[in-house]
Amino acid sequence: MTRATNRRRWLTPARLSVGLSLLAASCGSGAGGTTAPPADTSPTPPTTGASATTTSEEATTTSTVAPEVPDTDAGVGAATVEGRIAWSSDRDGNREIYVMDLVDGSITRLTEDPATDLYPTWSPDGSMIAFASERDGNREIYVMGSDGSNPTRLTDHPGEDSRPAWSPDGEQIAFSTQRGPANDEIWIMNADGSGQERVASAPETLAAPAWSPDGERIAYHLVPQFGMFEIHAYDLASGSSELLFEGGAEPAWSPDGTTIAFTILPSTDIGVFEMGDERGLILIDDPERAQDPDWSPSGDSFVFWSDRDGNSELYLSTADGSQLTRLTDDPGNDRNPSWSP
Ligand SMILES: [Ca+2]
Ligand SMILES: [Ca+2]
Ligand SMILES: [Ca+2]
Repeated sequence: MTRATNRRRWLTPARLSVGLSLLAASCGSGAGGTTAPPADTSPTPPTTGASATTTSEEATTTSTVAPEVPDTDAGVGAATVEGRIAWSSDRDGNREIYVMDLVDGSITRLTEDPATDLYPTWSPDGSMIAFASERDGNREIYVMGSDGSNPTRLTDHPGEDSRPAWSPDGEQIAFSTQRGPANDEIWIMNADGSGQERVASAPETLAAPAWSPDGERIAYHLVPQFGMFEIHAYDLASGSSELLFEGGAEPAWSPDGTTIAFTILPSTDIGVFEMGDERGLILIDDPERAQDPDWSPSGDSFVFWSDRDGNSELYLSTADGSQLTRLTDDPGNDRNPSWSP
């Protein structure tokens, strides 16, 4: 594993004064929580004293500013984007998978199970959604039709299996799993659950795999014993991993494969870096936590979640972070967005 020692993290602190289309009067400014690790990272990152276990996705915000919000989920309004967003929310009492149509703002719940369901991700043809669920006693990977039909379990292991990510050809799924001696590793399997094999392991915890658009690499984050989260990429041909960036987690490849958006840690903002560039750019300098970006198919927008309005909501942003649109408006925590093909 190559480890550069001279990597810098930021090109410039980007625009604080993002142009908020729906949110101009509604941004809370509570306690920062700037050292919080990703709420959905598992297992507990060692970088802070916070207890960021897998149950922390139910964490609540510390903001005391009452958001000014419309009465219903906003939909996209004036935005020009199309497609659907899958995400997880505990708005109905426990975490479930939902899909929003970006054209009309309609919301459909895809799962209905007392257990936690989270981390939905679209198959490349849009017909299927893979997700993680604890419905069978511990966290496993499942797939279902994009209408919620026929949920099928793909993994069956006492360790926690989570964060699925499809290969671009739709034939395989990468995931993180607690099958190492003590830590999460990155594994892949065929889309029917067969052929499960380890691809990346380390003494540290590895999580949040993301398959590159050319199918040749899998990016993921590494949780170091001390210091900053790192983004690495495993090369499937060579079987080796390369350090891409220090200070980030939850990588999301742009559709053209030239950049990776990510969660900046420990500040929990949204950043981006170009492949081969050791410096990054802040896209969303959020007053609260902002995490887990995912690009639109065209690459001109991305979706992420933030606590800026008092609880976790989903937001769309233009690729440069300059224009935001809030997608959800619900007291529940809305997280893990995935943009449909
Ligand atoms: Ca559930
Ligand atoms: Ca499992
Ligand atoms: Ca919410």
